[in-house]
Amino acid sequence: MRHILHADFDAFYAAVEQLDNPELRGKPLAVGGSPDSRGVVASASYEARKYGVRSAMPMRTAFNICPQLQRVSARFDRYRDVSRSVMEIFRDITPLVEPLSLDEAYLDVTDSVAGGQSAADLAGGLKRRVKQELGLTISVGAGVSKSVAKIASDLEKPDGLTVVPPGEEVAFLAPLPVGTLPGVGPKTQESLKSHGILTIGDLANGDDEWLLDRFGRNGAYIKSLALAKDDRPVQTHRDTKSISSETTLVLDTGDPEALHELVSRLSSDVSRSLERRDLQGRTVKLKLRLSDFTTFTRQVTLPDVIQSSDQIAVAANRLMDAETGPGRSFRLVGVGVSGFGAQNHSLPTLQARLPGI
Ligand code: DCP
Ligand code: MG
Ligand code: MG
Repeated sequence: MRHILHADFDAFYAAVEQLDNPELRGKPLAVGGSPDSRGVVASASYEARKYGVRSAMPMRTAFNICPQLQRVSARFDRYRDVSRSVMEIFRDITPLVEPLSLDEAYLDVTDSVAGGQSAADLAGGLKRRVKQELGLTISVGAGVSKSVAKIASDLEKPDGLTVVPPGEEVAFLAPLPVGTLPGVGPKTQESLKSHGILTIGDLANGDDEWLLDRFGRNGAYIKSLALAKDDRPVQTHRDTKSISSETTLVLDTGDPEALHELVSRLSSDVSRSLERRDLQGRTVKLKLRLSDFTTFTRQVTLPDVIQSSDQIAVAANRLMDAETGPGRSFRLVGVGVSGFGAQNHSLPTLQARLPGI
């Protein structure tokens, strides 16, 4: 049996801004773009959430529903630094840390629990350390699987701590709205609702055939999550060999302009994934499938690590240009970045800490 913690900062960007600027503390605050330039809320303080201000909301709407709202622009470098610090604290507890984004991670604490520590004490200790060393609050969930730990961490936000004891996960999940499950978005939720499935418990008892028919393989997957069946391991950065994104085209194309556009879009997907994981790579790979299903890859290794969408797109489009030509059309295009190697900061961090352990 595994023991997993999921930790996530409360109102991450907004909390960092309130930490750095005492005048913003205790006030409704939104971090994001200006309403004049059609900006969007990235993060809302809990004071702002009382008025209904939420992430991804247009900033103009946010000001309409909360006129006394304070707004500041995002400072990504600062958030990245805080993220690195918190991941180091996590790695002090276990080397098995899987960052999901700058503000959250899974920790596999199976060994510590086997050694006699309780998941609740580990989670509480983590929260105290983060508060003491960084001045910020995290919410932590503990359970025997990733999805249970993640759902638990969200339940008592902000400053939450929810432990789901082994064996109680099905009962824990049953009363929660089905949309709480990772992988159940608004559309799926709507469709499930029309079939009378409102809670995770309803889904756990759902008709297999209907679910399969309606949602394909994802139907079986979300039902297994509802039954608390989730044996995905915590994967550290060192297990991440590459990040990629690919698309099968509705119509095969050889048009250089359309292919450029597609490669650029895929590059920006990959860039976002890299940013979320704080990774940079040196190798850019292009995956291509021709109309006759022949599949091949082309790759280039650059002198320096890259992460930005533009840098990836330039390299990938150069590879693409070498493959386009009369009579050649493509049915699948993929872009990937690998070669994280020593640039992956988690590795040196871990090694630096080993002698002291
Ligand atoms: N973020 C963003 N745009 C979104 C959602 C999030 O830019 N649509 C950024 C800002 C958030 C950070 O990612 O601060 C972390 O996302 P979370 O979903 O964890 O949200 P918060 O940490 O802000 O709030 P909480 O976790 O307390 O709900
Ligand atoms: Mg958060
Ligand atoms: Mg988060």
